[in-house]
Amino acid sequence: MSPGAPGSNTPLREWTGPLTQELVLRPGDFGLGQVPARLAPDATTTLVCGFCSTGCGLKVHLKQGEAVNLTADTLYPVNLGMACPKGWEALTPLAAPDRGTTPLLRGPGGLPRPVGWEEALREFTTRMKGIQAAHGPHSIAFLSTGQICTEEMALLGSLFKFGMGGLHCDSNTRQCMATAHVAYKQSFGFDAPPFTYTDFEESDVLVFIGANPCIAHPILWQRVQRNPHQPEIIVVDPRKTETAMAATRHHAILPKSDLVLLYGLAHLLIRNGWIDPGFIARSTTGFEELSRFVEPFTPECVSAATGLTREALLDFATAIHRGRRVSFWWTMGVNQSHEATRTAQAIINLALITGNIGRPGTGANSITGQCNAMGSRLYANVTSLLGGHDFSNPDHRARVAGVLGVPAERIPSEPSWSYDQIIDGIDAGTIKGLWVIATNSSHSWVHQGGFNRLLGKLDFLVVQDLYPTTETARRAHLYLPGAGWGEKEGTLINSERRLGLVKKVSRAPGLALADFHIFRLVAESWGCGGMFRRWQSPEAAFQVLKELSRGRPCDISGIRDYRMIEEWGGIQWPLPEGSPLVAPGAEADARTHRRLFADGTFYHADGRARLLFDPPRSVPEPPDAEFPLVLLTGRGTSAQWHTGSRTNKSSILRGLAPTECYLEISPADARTLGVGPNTQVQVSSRRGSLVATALVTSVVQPGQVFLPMHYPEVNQLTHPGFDPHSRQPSYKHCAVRVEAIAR
Ligand SMILES: Nc1nc2c(c(=O)[nH]1)N[C@H]1C(S)=C(S)[C@@H](COP(=O)(O)OP(=O)(O)OC[C@H]3O[C@@H](n4cnc5c(=O)[nH]c(N)nc54)[C@H](O)[C@@H]3O)O[C@H]1N2
Ligand SMILES: Nc1nc2c(c(=O)[nH]1)N[C@H]1C(S)=C(S)[C@@H](COP(=O)(O)OP(=O)(O)OC[C@H]3O[C@@H](n4cnc5c(=O)[nH]c(N)nc54)[C@H](O)[C@@H]3O)O[C@H]1N2
Ligand code: SF4
Ligand SMILES: [Mo]
Repeated sequence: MSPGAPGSNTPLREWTGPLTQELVLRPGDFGLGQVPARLAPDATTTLVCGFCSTGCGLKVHLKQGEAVNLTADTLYPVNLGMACPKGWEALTPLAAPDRGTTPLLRGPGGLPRPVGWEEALREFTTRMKGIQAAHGPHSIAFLSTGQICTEEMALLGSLFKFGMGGLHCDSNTRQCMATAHVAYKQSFGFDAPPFTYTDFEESDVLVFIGANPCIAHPILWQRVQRNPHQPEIIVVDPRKTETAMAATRHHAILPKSDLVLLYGLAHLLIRNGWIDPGFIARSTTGFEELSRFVEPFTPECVSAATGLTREALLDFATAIHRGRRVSFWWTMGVNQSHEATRTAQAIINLALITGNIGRPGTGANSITGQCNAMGSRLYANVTSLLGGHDFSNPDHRARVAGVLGVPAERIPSEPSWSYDQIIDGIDAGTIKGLWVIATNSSHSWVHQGGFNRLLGKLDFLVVQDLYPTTETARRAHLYLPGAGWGEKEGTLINSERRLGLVKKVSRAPGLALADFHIFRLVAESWGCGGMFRRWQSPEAAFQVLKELSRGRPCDISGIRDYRMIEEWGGIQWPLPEGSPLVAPGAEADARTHRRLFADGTFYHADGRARLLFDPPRSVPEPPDAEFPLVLLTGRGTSAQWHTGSRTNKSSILRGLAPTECYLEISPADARTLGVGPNTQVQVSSRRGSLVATALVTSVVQPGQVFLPMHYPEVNQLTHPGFDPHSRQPSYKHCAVRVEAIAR
């Protein structure tokens, strides 16, 4: 067998040649129709953006049934007429010359050749079933995404677990939102971000921890700019980011000292009596234990651990105390850490003990990342059973089985492995078949070298993406061409729990199909299509999801149909059937901006939120003599989206970001290392090494350097450490060495 051929165990040869562009249109194929009949050929229609979780409304203008351009929707309650560069350029990646137009199957010579859907599906089913027959039903796995529609993720998760008999699956939301999911679930009793975007405008103190919204959520930052209360804006970030520069106070803490800082703030608030005893008594459990626990976190020891002065700590606590409406916002600086879950909960604790939750302008608020990270958390059937149910709960399994009409024993009671455990499974030879959907793991997964070596151990790798040219798709045995945002229908759920619509305004090229239809074809080919008879279309699937949500905290049974989502300008969950908001004449403002916990009741059986904590732990890879600097990673510019598969297709977006990988390094370290501005440096960790251009800047503190994640080489360096509760990778801390490259 030749290297890289299906079934071989030798490492796959990465294929870098041009791709055949074979445009074979068969009008009867799924997803190849014109825009839906209800859109007039020259209509203008609003879609929510398919990049970040802000969920802006974009008005797409059609000419003869095809999208020609777009503008920001001035009426959509999220963005009020604004959009960032990615939104403005959202149509461009669809027309890229390297779009996948047919399935590609790697032949015996190791090179992929175009095949039709029939052959692709036959290959998929035969190979995956063959693996299961040889190695057991759990020897196949999938890795999916927060960037497809809710209906699509729900169908995929149901097909895989109930139809194909698989168990182990995960999503790139593990890299991103797993921590917030676990933190909320443990603290509140359900994964429920409590806020609405008007909170940005209603706070008098906003605290951003490990979040850089100027770059990562630019339109949310615009909402902060609209705040009329001259708010105190406090940013906690080791780097002096664009957001930190625009803030009223920046606390440049030492990397990964957040947990100590937050316990230190709790210590000061409690010691000074700057708390809300009534709220604590009514709505929380664990306050006595928390008070005792934070006693040793005195300003002296917190100052030593965080690098902040005692005055700065007192100043921070005082600002929280003085604020009447304090909101806490966090993102990846918190979620991607070795002690991420407890750090997120330490933020939640501050909001709870000061009674800053459930009122306008307050909250312990995790901003999500991808356009449908929230959909994935509730409906992907990966970590939680459909509709925010629990796989381990027999009543939940029976209920979901009843709604879907599948036998209850088809619903697994065991949890799935997480992303890193699936990869360990590949290494151990337990996972032999892998299906990767709408994520580019070969670039984005932590300690990339290890991951990419392990892909060679798979018997069968299937990649389903818009482009066969991604780092991951180039390694696939079988590539399946997906239709993208704007080429299909469905819903996305944004950071403030708002369901918004994606519509078909453009035709997918060649044989590319909506993921929804690919999953339906797989179900037919597998022989379990009967299980999904009700899932004829995304909107039919939406009706199934509604039923599954009934009575759950994320209840959406009051949403009649897609048209109602359109009419309301998106709808936040929950909206149970019979909700007074649905009655004619219900107040428009209450319909469009809703927050949770106004009555101080949480989702645990006793109605109370839990104050949770653990002692801080040291970082897994501290700097040392050989690797003396701490490497931070994250977003670089508002024009770059993750691994660039989409944003690099736009010349406008490319023009807004540096072409080559660059390293932010402090003037002091640059001097010591003999590194001049814009010269080449070698950056090495214990796992790999790369060359970058030095950006000498006081954005980073001495002893720290920063690389933007958008360049494919960056994750060669990162350290595979994980939070024990959420199993989210700690992308933002590892030890590196920087050397000037002699010229
Ligand atoms: N333009 C653009 N926007 C995006 C994305 C994109 O790729 N491009 N991706 C989207 C997605 S999926 C996500 S998850 C979000 C991410 O949004 P953010 O989390 O805001 O972005 P990051 O740059 O990853 O990380 C935020 C900050 O964490 C800081 N940080 C690092 N270590 C620590 C630490 O120990 N403590 C603290 N307090 N801070 C630390 C970093 O310096 C960085 O400035 O952005 C979304 N929006
Ligand atoms: N060092 C470092 N690494 C990181 C991070 C970090 O901060 N630092 N952040 C992490 C985070 S928060 C995230 S979310 C991940 C993101 O990592 P990835 O998910 O790997 O990044 P994307 O580039 O968004 O990949 C999405 C892929 O889906 C494809 N796609 C888009 N829409 C569709 C569709 O509708 N259907 C199909 N089939 N395909 C589609 C795109 O072409 C693209 O190739 O990266 C993580 N990696
Ligand atoms: S802020 Fe996010 S949702 Fe809004 S246009 Fe930009 S990428 Fe799209
Ligand atoms: Mo993310």
